[in-house]
Amino acid sequence: MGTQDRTSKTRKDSKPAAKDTRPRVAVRPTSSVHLSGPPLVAVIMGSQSDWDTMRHADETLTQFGVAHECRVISAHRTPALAAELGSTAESRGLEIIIAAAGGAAHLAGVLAAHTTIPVLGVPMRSDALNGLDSLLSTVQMPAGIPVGTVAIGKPGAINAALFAIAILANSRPALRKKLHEFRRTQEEKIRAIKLS
Ligand code: RP5
Repeated sequence: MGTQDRTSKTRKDSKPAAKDTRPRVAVRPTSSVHLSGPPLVAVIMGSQSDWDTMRHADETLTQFGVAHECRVISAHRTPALAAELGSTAESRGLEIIIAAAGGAAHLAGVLAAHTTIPVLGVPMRSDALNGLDSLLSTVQMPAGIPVGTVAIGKPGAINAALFAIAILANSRPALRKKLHEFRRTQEEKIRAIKLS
Protein backbone atom coordinates (compact mmCIF):
# COMPACT_ATOMS: atom_id res chain seq x y z
CA MET A 1 0.00 0.00 0.00
CA GLY A 2 1.25 3.48 -0.73
CA THR A 3 2.12 5.05 2.57
CA GLN A 4 3.78 8.29 3.39
CA ASP A 5 7.53 7.98 2.91
CA ARG A 6 8.95 8.85 6.30
CA THR A 7 12.60 8.56 5.29
CA SER A 8 14.28 11.29 3.32
CA LYS A 9 16.21 10.10 0.26
CA THR A 10 19.99 10.64 -0.02
CA ARG A 11 20.68 13.71 -2.09
CA LYS A 12 23.41 13.84 -4.69
CA ASP A 13 23.91 17.61 -4.35
CA SER A 14 26.88 18.98 -2.51
CA LYS A 15 25.12 20.55 0.48
CA PRO A 16 25.61 18.68 3.74
CA ALA A 17 22.39 17.17 5.01
CA ALA A 18 20.59 19.54 7.34
CA LYS A 19 19.92 18.22 10.81
CA ASP A 20 16.36 16.92 11.08
CA THR A 21 14.81 19.09 13.76
CA ARG A 22 11.27 17.86 13.28
CA PRO A 23 9.70 16.86 16.59
CA ARG A 24 9.67 13.16 17.28
CA VAL A 25 6.10 12.21 17.96
CA ALA A 26 5.29 9.27 20.15
CA VAL A 27 2.85 7.62 17.80
CA ARG A 28 3.01 4.51 15.70
CA PRO A 29 4.02 4.95 12.07
CA THR A 30 1.45 5.69 9.38
CA SER A 31 1.10 2.02 8.66
CA SER A 32 1.86 -0.59 11.23
CA VAL A 33 0.82 -4.19 11.54
CA HIS A 34 0.13 -5.46 15.02
CA LEU A 35 0.46 -9.13 15.89
CA SER A 36 1.58 -11.69 13.40
CA GLY A 37 -0.47 -12.90 10.48
CA PRO A 38 -2.42 -10.93 7.91
CA PRO A 39 -4.55 -8.24 9.52
CA LEU A 40 -8.25 -9.01 10.01
CA VAL A 41 -9.11 -5.51 11.19
CA ALA A 42 -7.94 -2.16 9.87
CA VAL A 43 -7.99 0.73 12.32
CA ILE A 44 -7.98 3.84 10.16
CA MET A 45 -7.92 7.39 11.48
CA GLY A 46 -8.16 10.69 9.70
CA SER A 47 -5.26 12.34 11.47
CA GLN A 48 -2.32 11.62 13.69
CA SER A 49 -4.17 13.72 16.28
CA ASP A 50 -6.73 10.90 16.53
CA TRP A 51 -4.15 8.36 17.71
CA ASP A 52 -4.35 9.21 21.41
CA THR A 53 -7.97 8.09 21.26
CA MET A 54 -7.61 5.28 18.77
CA ARG A 55 -4.71 3.64 20.62
CA HIS A 56 -7.45 2.23 22.85
CA ALA A 57 -8.89 0.30 19.89
CA ASP A 58 -5.37 -0.90 19.10
CA GLU A 59 -4.84 -2.02 22.71
CA THR A 60 -8.18 -3.82 22.88
CA LEU A 61 -7.54 -5.75 19.66
CA THR A 62 -4.05 -6.63 20.91
CA GLN A 63 -5.48 -7.81 24.25
CA PHE A 64 -7.68 -10.28 22.34
CA GLY A 65 -4.85 -11.33 20.03
CA VAL A 66 -6.56 -10.06 16.88
CA ALA A 67 -4.12 -9.24 14.06
CA HIS A 68 -4.76 -5.72 12.86
CA GLU A 69 -3.19 -2.69 11.24
CA CYS A 70 -3.35 0.95 12.28
CA ARG A 71 -3.04 3.67 9.66
CA VAL A 72 -3.59 7.38 9.16
CA ILE A 73 -5.63 7.94 6.02
CA SER A 74 -7.70 11.03 5.45
CA ALA A 75 -10.81 11.13 3.28
CA HIS A 76 -10.03 14.69 2.21
CA ARG A 77 -6.23 14.97 2.55
CA THR A 78 -5.40 11.58 1.01
CA PRO A 79 -8.57 10.71 -0.93
CA ALA A 80 -6.83 8.31 -3.34
CA LEU A 81 -5.38 6.35 -0.43
CA ALA A 82 -8.80 6.16 1.21
CA ALA A 83 -10.29 4.76 -2.00
CA GLU A 84 -7.40 2.29 -2.32
CA LEU A 85 -7.76 1.05 1.26
CA GLY A 86 -11.49 0.57 0.85
CA SER A 87 -11.43 -1.05 -2.55
CA THR A 88 -8.63 -3.52 -1.67
CA ALA A 89 -9.86 -4.38 1.83
CA GLU A 90 -11.76 -7.51 0.83
CA SER A 91 -9.02 -8.95 -1.39
CA ARG A 92 -6.45 -8.30 1.34
CA GLY A 93 -8.43 -10.46 3.74
CA LEU A 94 -9.59 -7.65 6.01
CA GLU A 95 -12.92 -8.49 7.64
CA ILE A 96 -13.75 -5.24 9.42
CA ILE A 97 -12.68 -1.61 9.12
CA ILE A 98 -12.76 0.73 12.09
CA ALA A 99 -12.68 4.33 10.88
CA ALA A 100 -12.20 7.30 13.19
CA ALA A 101 -12.58 10.92 12.20
CA GLY A 102 -13.51 14.27 13.66
CA GLY A 103 -15.30 17.39 12.49
CA ALA A 104 -16.79 16.86 9.03
CA ALA A 105 -16.18 13.19 9.65
CA HIS A 106 -16.78 11.47 6.33
CA LEU A 107 -13.93 8.91 6.49
CA ALA A 108 -16.06 5.96 7.59
CA GLY A 109 -18.66 6.68 4.91
CA VAL A 110 -16.04 7.04 2.18
CA LEU A 111 -14.37 3.76 3.14
CA ALA A 112 -17.77 2.04 3.33
CA ALA A 113 -18.55 3.30 -0.17
CA HIS A 114 -15.57 1.31 -1.48
CA THR A 115 -16.15 -2.00 0.29
CA THR A 116 -18.83 -4.42 1.43
CA ILE A 117 -17.01 -5.51 4.60
CA PRO A 118 -18.47 -3.99 7.80
CA VAL A 119 -17.28 -0.47 8.63
CA LEU A 120 -17.52 0.85 12.18
CA GLY A 121 -17.26 4.61 12.64
CA VAL A 122 -15.75 6.24 15.71
CA PRO A 123 -16.58 9.95 16.05
CA MET A 124 -13.65 11.93 17.47
CA ARG A 125 -14.17 14.58 20.13
CA SER A 126 -13.65 17.92 18.39
CA ASP A 127 -12.64 21.32 19.78
CA ALA A 128 -15.45 23.23 18.14
CA LEU A 129 -18.47 21.10 19.00
CA ASN A 130 -17.13 18.51 21.41
CA GLY A 131 -17.68 15.67 18.94
CA LEU A 132 -21.33 16.31 18.15
CA ASP A 133 -20.30 17.31 14.62
CA SER A 134 -18.25 14.10 14.26
CA LEU A 135 -21.09 11.99 15.64
CA LEU A 136 -23.72 13.37 13.29
CA SER A 137 -21.40 13.26 10.26
CA THR A 138 -20.55 9.62 10.94
CA VAL A 139 -23.95 8.31 11.98
CA GLN A 140 -26.20 9.99 9.42
CA MET A 141 -25.40 7.81 6.42
CA PRO A 142 -28.01 7.83 3.68
CA ALA A 143 -29.64 4.44 3.08
CA GLY A 144 -27.59 2.01 1.02
CA ILE A 145 -24.11 2.41 2.50
CA PRO A 146 -24.11 1.47 6.19
CA VAL A 147 -21.67 2.65 8.87
CA GLY A 148 -22.11 1.21 12.35
CA THR A 149 -21.43 4.19 14.58
CA VAL A 150 -20.24 3.92 18.18
CA ALA A 151 -19.83 6.48 20.98
CA ILE A 152 -17.68 9.61 20.76
CA GLY A 153 -14.02 9.27 21.78
CA LYS A 154 -12.37 6.64 23.97
CA PRO A 155 -15.50 4.60 24.81
CA GLY A 156 -16.22 4.43 21.09
CA ALA A 157 -12.66 3.35 20.28
CA ILE A 158 -12.85 0.51 22.80
CA ASN A 159 -16.36 -0.51 21.80
CA ALA A 160 -15.53 -0.47 18.08
CA ALA A 161 -12.75 -2.95 18.81
CA LEU A 162 -15.04 -5.09 20.97
CA PHE A 163 -17.71 -4.96 18.26
CA ALA A 164 -15.16 -6.06 15.66
CA ILE A 165 -14.10 -8.90 17.97
CA ALA A 166 -17.75 -9.93 18.45
CA ILE A 167 -18.20 -10.12 14.66
CA LEU A 168 -15.02 -12.16 14.22
CA ALA A 169 -16.06 -14.41 17.13
CA ASN A 170 -19.11 -15.60 15.15
CA SER A 171 -16.83 -17.94 13.24
CA ARG A 172 -13.95 -18.27 15.74
CA PRO A 173 -14.81 -20.26 18.90
CA ALA A 174 -11.53 -19.37 20.64
CA LEU A 175 -12.29 -15.68 20.28
CA ARG A 176 -15.85 -16.25 21.49
CA LYS A 177 -14.39 -17.90 24.61
CA LYS A 178 -12.13 -14.90 25.22
CA LEU A 179 -15.13 -12.58 24.92
CA HIS A 180 -17.04 -14.60 27.52
CA GLU A 181 -14.01 -14.44 29.84
CA PHE A 182 -13.72 -10.69 29.28
CA ARG A 183 -17.37 -10.16 30.22
CA ARG A 184 -17.03 -12.41 33.28
CA THR A 185 -13.94 -10.54 34.53
CA GLN A 186 -15.61 -7.20 33.89
CA GLU A 187 -18.67 -8.25 35.88
CA GLU A 188 -16.56 -9.62 38.75
CA LYS A 189 -14.72 -6.30 39.03
CA ILE A 190 -17.99 -4.39 39.31
CA ARG A 191 -19.44 -6.85 41.82
CA ALA A 192 -16.28 -6.53 43.95
CA ILE A 193 -16.55 -2.75 44.30
CA LYS A 194 -16.99 -1.65 47.92
CA LEU A 195 -17.90 2.00 48.44
CA SER A 196 -16.54 3.48 51.65
C1 RP5 B 1 -10.24 14.93 10.85
O1 RP5 B 1 -10.03 16.21 11.30
C2 RP5 B 1 -9.38 14.05 11.71
O2 RP5 B 1 -9.98 12.81 11.84
C3 RP5 B 1 -9.27 14.78 13.02
O3 RP5 B 1 -10.13 14.26 14.01
C4 RP5 B 1 -9.69 16.20 12.67
C5 RP5 B 1 -8.59 17.20 12.93
O4 RP5 B 1 -7.43 16.79 12.23
P1 RP5 B 1 -6.07 17.58 12.42
O5 RP5 B 1 -6.31 18.98 11.99
O6 RP5 B 1 -5.72 17.48 13.89
O7 RP5 B 1 -5.08 16.86 11.56
O8 RP5 B 1 -9.89 14.80 9.53
